[in-house]
Amino acid sequence: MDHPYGQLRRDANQILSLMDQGFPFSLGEEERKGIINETGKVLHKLDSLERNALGIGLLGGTGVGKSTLMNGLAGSKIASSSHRRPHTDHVLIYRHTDVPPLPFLDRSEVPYHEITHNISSIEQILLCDLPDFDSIAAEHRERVIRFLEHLDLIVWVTSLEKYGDARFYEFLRSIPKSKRNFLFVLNKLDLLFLDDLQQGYELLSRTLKSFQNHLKENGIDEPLLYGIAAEDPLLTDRSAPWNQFPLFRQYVFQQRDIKEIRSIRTANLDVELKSIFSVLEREAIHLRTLAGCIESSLREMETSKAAWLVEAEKGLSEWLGREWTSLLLHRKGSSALIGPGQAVDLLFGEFRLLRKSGERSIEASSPAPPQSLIDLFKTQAEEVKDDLLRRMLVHSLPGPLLERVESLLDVSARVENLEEALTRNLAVQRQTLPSPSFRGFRFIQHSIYTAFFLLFLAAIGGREAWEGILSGPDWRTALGLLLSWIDTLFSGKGLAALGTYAALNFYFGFRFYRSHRRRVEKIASDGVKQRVKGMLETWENEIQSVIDELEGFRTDIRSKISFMEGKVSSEQ
Ligand SMILES: Nc1nc2c(ncn2[C@@H]2O[C@H](COP(=O)(O)OP(=O)(O)O)[C@@H](O)[C@H]2O)c(=O)[nH]1
Ligand SMILES: [Mg+2]
Repeated sequence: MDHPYGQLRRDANQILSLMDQGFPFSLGEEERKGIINETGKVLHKLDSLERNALGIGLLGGTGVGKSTLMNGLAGSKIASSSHRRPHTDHVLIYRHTDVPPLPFLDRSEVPYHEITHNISSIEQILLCDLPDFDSIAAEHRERVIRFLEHLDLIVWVTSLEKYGDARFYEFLRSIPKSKRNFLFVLNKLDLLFLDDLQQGYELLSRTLKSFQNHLKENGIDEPLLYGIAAEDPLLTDRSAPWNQFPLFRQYVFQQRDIKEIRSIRTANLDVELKSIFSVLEREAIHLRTLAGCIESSLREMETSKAAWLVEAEKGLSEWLGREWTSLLLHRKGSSALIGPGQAVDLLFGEFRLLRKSGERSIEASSPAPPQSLIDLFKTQAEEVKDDLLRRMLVHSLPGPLLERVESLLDVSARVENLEEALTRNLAVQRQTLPSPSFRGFRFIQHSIYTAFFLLFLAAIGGREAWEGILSGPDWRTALGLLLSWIDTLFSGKGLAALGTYAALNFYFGFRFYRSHRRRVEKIASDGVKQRVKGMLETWENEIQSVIDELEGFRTDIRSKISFMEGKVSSEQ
């Protein structure tokens, strides 16, 4: 049911919709605009062509089945007995609402009555039910003849009962036959098959021959003749084998198509659309090449992906480990270090701050991933892009197509996405910072520092004072010990002891400081394995989205390619 106008319109609309989606990618904006313009013109011209539907006139006596025949052509009921002629000499015109009335019609010349419908199968066909012979008075004859002049096809309808009617042939003789656009239909042949099929066929053959003879006698030597039963409820597909209605219908639609093709040719529309299609054909070739490039790039990506993720995992783990260590180390009010260790920590902390002055303070920082990590992702994403662009360049694909791919793979947007996602992820993780208890560690520090202190006290008490205390512990020996401490403290020996004590404290403070760091690093790195998973997933998703994007793009262009290629080859 795809008639030439419909096909042309569909093609033009499809071209416009391709343009809407940015095709052809290989053309610049100006050239694309040009095509849109051309296609618009084609559609516009088509509009005016469509005002010129195939005009069919049906001539016949009352009750031969003209209305039934029209319904059969339309495939649904457009004509009914309720469509009474206002006057018996009126023409009834069945017209689709989208098609304008016949341009030549002058009501004062040929009185007519229009019935509009919206049955699309016969949109481009104007069915004109002419006044019955029985009622065409001699003075109207001229008008009807003039009306027929404008029609593309004239269908002479008669029926089994009426094909002998002299008025039919009399009228036939009076019509000029120069245009050879006559067609004869003998209706109600089902009445021949009421009894026996064999006998029916014999009757049919005789009847047709007889009708043909009548026509010959009236100057029609080789009539285009169809013997039908218009009322067969299964008109088109499963009608009786002798029923030529399907052939008749096919002929009528062919005439419509021929007229459409002719007017398309006259208006040069086919050539215009063809030149557009040849642009699309080139595009199709480019897109096919591009699809191949994408295919190879995707394969390449699949193999590189594992290595990328390993790199990513390494980078992420390092970052997270650092981030966690520093978070655990610098969490306020929960230092595991006491005394000298704490002092060493403060000392080194100050050093670090001095060295890195100007850098973010850890507590207040927003945990953005480090530049090196971002750069790593950027390198990976750009590797995909570069790989594809390099393949495209090798095949000398046009510049606009390269730009299209580049903007499709928008690397910087993906980098931003990832950066944001990682930052968010870390922020969430920070809320669930573990609080390791360093109670044992603190206890050891307490014990050691206390022991040192006691040792120090013991050392500076002096042998005599201690012996005094041990032999008789009373207030005098205690006072003796105190005096001995003070005495020693201000002597050279005492100073040496104090120095040793301080050095030991510092040494162990440093050891604890180091050991604390190692413990924290261990806790951090133990947690990292688990925590890095989510981030790695984000990373992988972002890479997967490049793959998906490319795959979607490839599928999309594949579907367009078949349209573009299909068109050109079918046009040739
Ligand atoms: N048996 C038979 N009757 C038909 C056939 N076609 C039409 N008729 C009948 O003939 C009568 C006239 O049909 P209609 O289409 O109104 O004829 P019109 O006056 O030429 O428009 C109606 O009663 C139809 O049912 C047919 O193929 N076979
Ligand atoms: Mg009728």
